[in-house]
Amino acid sequence: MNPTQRKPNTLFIEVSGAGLPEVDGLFVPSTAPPAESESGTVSSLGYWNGKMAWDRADGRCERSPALSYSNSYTSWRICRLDGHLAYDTTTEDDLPPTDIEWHVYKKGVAPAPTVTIHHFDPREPLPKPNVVFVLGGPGSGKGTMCSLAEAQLGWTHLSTGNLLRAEREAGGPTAATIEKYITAGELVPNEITVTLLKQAMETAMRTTGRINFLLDGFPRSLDNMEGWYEIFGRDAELPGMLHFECPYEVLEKRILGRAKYSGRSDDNVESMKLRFDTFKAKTLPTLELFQSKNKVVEVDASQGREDVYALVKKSLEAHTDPELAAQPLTEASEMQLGLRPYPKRS
Ligand code: UP5
Ligand code: MG
Repeated sequence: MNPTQRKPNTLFIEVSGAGLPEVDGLFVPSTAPPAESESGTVSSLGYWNGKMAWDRADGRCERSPALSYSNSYTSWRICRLDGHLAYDTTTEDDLPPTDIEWHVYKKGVAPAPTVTIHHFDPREPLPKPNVVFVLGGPGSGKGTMCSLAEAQLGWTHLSTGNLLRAEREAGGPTAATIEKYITAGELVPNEITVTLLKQAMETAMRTTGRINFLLDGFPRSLDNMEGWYEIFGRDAELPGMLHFECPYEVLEKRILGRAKYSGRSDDNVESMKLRFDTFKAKTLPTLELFQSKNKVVEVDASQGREDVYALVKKSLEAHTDPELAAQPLTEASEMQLGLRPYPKRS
């Protein structure tokens, strides 16, 4: 690849757990000038031997870059402050590995460190996420369309329902409360839901660097909206909303169709009715609030999947990477759209 076509290195690396100020610390994209290495590879700014490279954020290391790849040894290497080798690991990975134990160059000096990759400078607050709320009755297709937008358009799909179910499965202190509310088709207390949402958004931003979010099934009540304000502030601009509109008979048919394989404790006639009642009583007032502020894009979700997806894609267009938007559908997306059969389960 022509080095001038490379994307700038914007990743930050944290080395921790070695217990040595000599090596533990934050590493920022290298500013070492382009140079020809011993193996003859010419590097561009932020790169060394063809792979991204980093300097110590405190600038104290005698060597730049201080965390880089060696072609001669086919290994990633972390320097000490005096410029000598502290840790290495033999691999051809494009980034320093985060899931292996690094080799300690001088045994007995310190334990192997943990390497963490940050997509945003961890010394700065996270950037503001770009959020679209997705509301609609049970079975209106929120999950299906958001997961398509994630796979095809690079948006991050967070379903508060899925987050709550995962938390229930993890069996923590709130698991029993969550199960009680979900089976009754009622809304789980605000602080549980909003805390999970905040954590999931932060983790997603730090680990993927993506800031476009589709929040599936949130805010389901004015109370949820209060929780949102508490976390994101009252002054922040109100996110836009997609509303999936669909008649009850269609919703019921879809949920009962899905009940055969979903394993969800609320996919049955009784819970379905209670979920719909909750939607009308609690979620509609939230929707009306957003409608009164001209924040809602109405989507006729009773149409076929392809038509619904086309509307969703169009409404997200302004914030979608055009390269991703132009990509052909993956096989999994074609299955979700009903254009290709799911493989038979044995
Ligand atoms: N399908 C989808 N689109 C279709 C189309 N256009 N044509 C034909 N079929 C279509 O879709 C449902 C089914 O329909 C699927 O089989 C799909 O293939 C097909 P899906 O995409 O799953 O619909 P979705 O709207 O996501 O339905 P879901 O049942 O997930 O909606 P709910 O809003 O009821 O469920 P959720 O998981 O969001 O919440 C569950 C419970 O968690 C709530 O009842 C509540 O107790 C609790 N909760 C909270 O307390 N607070 C929260 O903030 C969130 C959840
Ligand atoms: Mg869903």
